[in-house]
Amino acid sequence: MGYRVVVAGATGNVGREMLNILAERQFPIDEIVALASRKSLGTQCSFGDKTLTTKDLDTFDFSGWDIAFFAIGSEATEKYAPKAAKAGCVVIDNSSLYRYDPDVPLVVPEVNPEAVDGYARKNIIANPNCSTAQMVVTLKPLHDRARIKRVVVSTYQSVSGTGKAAMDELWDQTKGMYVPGQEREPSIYPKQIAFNVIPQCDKFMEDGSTREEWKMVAETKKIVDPAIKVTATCVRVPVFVGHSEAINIEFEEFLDEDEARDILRESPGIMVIDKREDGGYVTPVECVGDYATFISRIRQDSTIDNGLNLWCVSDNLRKGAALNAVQIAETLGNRILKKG
Ligand code: 11C
Repeated sequence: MGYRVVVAGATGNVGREMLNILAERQFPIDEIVALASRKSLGTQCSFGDKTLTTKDLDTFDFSGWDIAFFAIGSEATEKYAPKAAKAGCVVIDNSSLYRYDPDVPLVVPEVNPEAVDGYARKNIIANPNCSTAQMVVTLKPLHDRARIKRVVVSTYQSVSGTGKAAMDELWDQTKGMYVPGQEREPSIYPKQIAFNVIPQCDKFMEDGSTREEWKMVAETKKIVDPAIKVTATCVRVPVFVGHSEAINIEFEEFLDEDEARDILRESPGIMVIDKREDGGYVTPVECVGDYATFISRIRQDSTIDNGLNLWCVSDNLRKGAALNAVQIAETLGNRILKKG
């Protein structure tokens, strides 16, 4: 016996990946429904070798459904998640709406699987921001060994994190550089993204940081340890899929680079590819479609007592969103809602 599963936002970048990953991982499903907003109603979505036709999120009755994956943005989540939760359906939400709510667990199953046990307070579990997910999978095993004091992270984030329209903008702007008359002005991003980098992901906050940077700080504290200090600079780069991060970590205790490499090799969700030679590291185009968070360039930071530098790359639509959401459902299933 399996679950009755809802995917809301099934036509977006993340919703489509959720359907792919549920099928790939053979999540135990008795019945599945794909929901979309009115403007995408009737769109067809692939689920393994089946095709689902989207139904209307606005009129959907969540009663009798076990788990709903939400990939619909904060505004729509605010409207529909309480409705689903009240009907007894556990919402696994990809938006940022509930992440900082003390009554909602924020879960990365390799890091804090036990947190799902608190799901019943609101019947909602939050999925983290993509740049946080890959970073905390990396930090947790190192923190367990040598206690992290401070993290300095710079991100190189792909346009798929913004959505399909941003992918189109990069594509069209790139073409427009070569084809006279097809130039495209920035509309999704505040500046040109093709052949450029933009030091702004999400909106600015009062202190001069962006919301994306703030999320990396707040979410790392909630998921791993409130004592860890994080400072982030988040940058959008002209890459379609795959977020990269240069991470500098300061520990309480000395941690040798070889030991760090061994620890990461043994850690769940991580693949270490770290050869000190040309090309002996992973780049975003190589991580697309994969489940792992890839770690390369592990090396001592000799400018501080207990420091390491490393390079971290992951498919932001998978570990950063859809895969993590499905792993949360698997964890919930194994620990609590046993079926299948
Ligand atoms: C980006 N990380 O790349 C964002 C996308 O809070 O879930 C995901 C935003 C979020 O722009």
